[in-house]
Formats: sequence, C-alpha cells, structure tokens
Amino acid sequence: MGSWFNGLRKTRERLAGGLKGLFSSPKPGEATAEELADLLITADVPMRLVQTLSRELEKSASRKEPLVATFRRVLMDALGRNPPLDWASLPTPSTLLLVGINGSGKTTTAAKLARMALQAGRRPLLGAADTFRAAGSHQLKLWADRIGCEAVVGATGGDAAAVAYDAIDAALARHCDIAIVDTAGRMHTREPLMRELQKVRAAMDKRLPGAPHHTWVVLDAMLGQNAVVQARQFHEMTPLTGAIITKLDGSSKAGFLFAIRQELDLPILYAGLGEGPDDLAAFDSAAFVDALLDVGEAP
Ligand SMILES: Nc1nc2c(ncn2[C@@H]2O[C@H](COP(=O)(O)OP(=O)(O)OP(=O)(O)O)[C@@H](O)[C@H]2O)c(=O)[nH]1
Ligand SMILES: [Mg+2]
Repeated sequence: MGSWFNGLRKTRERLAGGLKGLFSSPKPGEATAEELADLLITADVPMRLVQTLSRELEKSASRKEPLVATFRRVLMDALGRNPPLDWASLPTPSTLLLVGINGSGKTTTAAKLARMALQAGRRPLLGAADTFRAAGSHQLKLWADRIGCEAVVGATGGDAAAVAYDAIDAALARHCDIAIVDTAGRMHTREPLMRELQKVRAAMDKRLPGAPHHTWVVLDAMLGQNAVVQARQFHEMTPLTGAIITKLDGSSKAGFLFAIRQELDLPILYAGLGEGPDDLAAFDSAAFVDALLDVGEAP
C-alpha cells in the first residue's frame, strides 16, 4: 500500500523548504508570520487555521515547546476524530451511498470498500446506480466479478433510484451485510442532477427505512479547495456522513482536508494513496500531519 509519507510528497514539497527553515530556526518567532501564511495558503490550508498557526508562531519565542510540536498539536486538533467504519461489527443490513462529481473516484472506491468488507469476513453487494453511461455500470460489474462479490446493475438510461431500491432489495434477499451504492458523477452546480440524489435516497429509505445509513462524498484531492466547495453543495442537497479523499498522492493541496473537517464538520474516513486496488487506507490523522510536517519516519 502507498504510505502516507509518499502520498503526501507533493504537498510536503510545497511546504517543506519553508517549514523546515522555520522549525530549525533557533528563533522561529523572528520569521514573519506572513511568510508562513503565504506558504500554507498555497497548500489550501483554510484561512482560520492559517491564522491560528501564525499566532502560535508569534508566541513561540516565549514558549518551551518546540514550534514543530505546537504545529503538530494544532493540526491534529483541527482534524478531530475520524473513526473509519468498523466492518467487523457493522450491523446487518447496512447501506452506503457514494456521491461526488465526475471522475472523483466513486466507482473505484466502491470496489475498494467492498474488498475491505470481504477481508473483514462480511458479505458486500455493489449496486451500480450509475445509469448515465453503459460503461459506468459495466465498470462496477467487472470489479464485483474480480473481487468476488454480489452486484446489482441497472440498465443504461434507466432510473437510478430504481436501481438503488433493487440493490437493497437484493442485499436483503441474498443476506448481504452491506449494500454499497455507486452513483453517476454529477456536477455540484447542476441542480436537476443534484435533485436526483434525493430520489435515490428516498428509494433506498422506502425499501429499508433509515437507509442510506451512510452517505459519503468522494473527493478528488487534486482539486484542493474546490473539493470543499463541492462537498458543501452535496451536503446541502443530501446530508453527508463522511468524506473519502482520493488521489492524495497526486495532490499538492492536501491542506483542504482541514477545511472538510473544520468548515463542514465531516469526518474524513478513508484516503486513496495510490492507484493500486489496495491503496485505500483508513484515514490516519497522525500519519497525515507527520507526513505533512515532514516529521517522523520516512519509509
Ligand atoms: N492515483 C489515484 N487514482 C485514483 C484514485 N481513485 C481513483 N483513481 C483513478 O481515477 C479515475 C476515475 O475513477 P472512477 O472510480 O472511475 O471515478 P468515478 O467517480 O466513478 O467517475 P464517474 O463515474 O465518471 O463520475 C480512474 O482512472 C481511477 O483509477 C486514487 O486514490 N489515486
Ligand atoms: Mg463511476
């Protein structure tokens, strides 16, 4: 699996020179808070957090704690708790809906999650409610065959809500533990497409009251701050319970993760650290912060 250290290489490279200089400076308080702020902003660290770090920098001269330890503490606090799903103790039947804009990584992530469920000894079912493109459903069915799990695939051009309903129906009939419903990519700015998600949710709830139990937005880390804008819009349309960050390995703007946690109060559950089928990891705040600050162990 890709490591956090490698996954955050690009963001770290953006920050590293500046932060390293700051941390190794005998009197970091003398470095300007403004320079630090500029640096953090280019990595899409949200403004509120930048201000907190700048204040900590200014106060650092009068403190015993090394600056890097202070930053680590502030950043860890900002990320809060992000407990991933405990696959082993997941109640049966559970349902999960994945949403996000085009190409964010929903289908690949649905498959990776199904694989995690299998590895924990559970029975997942993949539901392909991406009826926009023939390739959309086909791609998920291929994944289901490859990893060896149940699947329900809708007809191209069919009703996404009906497929979501059928997926839950099949999960119940086939005694599956979790139905993971993949949806078509949609622009967060296209109102009618966003409304379709509400129909999908309603259909799931109709078949199994309370479903979907989890609704996760899949965000492409390469988009940085724009991913926050998308997540907010999805959140307004369909209440989200968590975020998955894909393509962290390709992003130099991983600072936006703090905004997902702080501004939207969404837990960050999993992160894609590479292109391999097993490159989805439960989000590890400490590993994330350490890799970002370039402290701790390089692999
Ligand atoms: N490097 C990297 N690539 C990823 C990751 N997750 C997905 N991808 C790639 O991103 C591309 C799009 O992934 P999909 O899973 O098809 O995305 P989607 O959201 O289902 O796309 P639509 O259904 O078209 O909206 C594929 O080439 C994936 O291999 C990741 O964590 N890291
Ligand atoms: Mg897809």
